[in-house]
Amino acid sequence: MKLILAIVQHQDASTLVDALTEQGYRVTRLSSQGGFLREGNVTLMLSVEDHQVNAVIKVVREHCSTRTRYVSPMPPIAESGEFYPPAPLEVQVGGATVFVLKAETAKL
Ligand code: 2BA
Repeated sequence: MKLILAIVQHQDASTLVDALTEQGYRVTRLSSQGGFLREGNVTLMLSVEDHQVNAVIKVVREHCSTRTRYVSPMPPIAESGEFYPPAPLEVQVGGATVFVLKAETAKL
């Protein structure tokens, strides 16, 4: 058995969960937050047989897009009273960050 953790963007989560469920996978959706952007994202948790891992990753790949986000860095403290707003930082987010772990399933 393997435990798949897939961190995806909110915009992709519902269609991805629908697709996984339609294909017979059991999936748990958790609300999560990225440490860098401090924005909400979604972590999906699936326990699957070893031979299903690649098929799940294929579905994730098909439903998750890369998006560009712009982050405003903190402005430097002006020493002379002049103010130069820092340029926004471009960040590519997604499609998905996926971890595959060995797992044992016990339903109690
Ligand atoms: P965040 O931590 O909010 O990161 C959002 C995006 O910001 C990342 O996209 C990456 O492009 C950029 N980024 C993150 N840390 C950075 C840094 N120290 N310097 C420069 N840019 C940085 P993704 O790589 O697609 O990650 C999307 C979300 O997936 C992350 O949200 C985080 O929640 C999760 N994630 C990514 N890598 C992870 C890892 N190794 N372990 C745990 N969670 C991870």
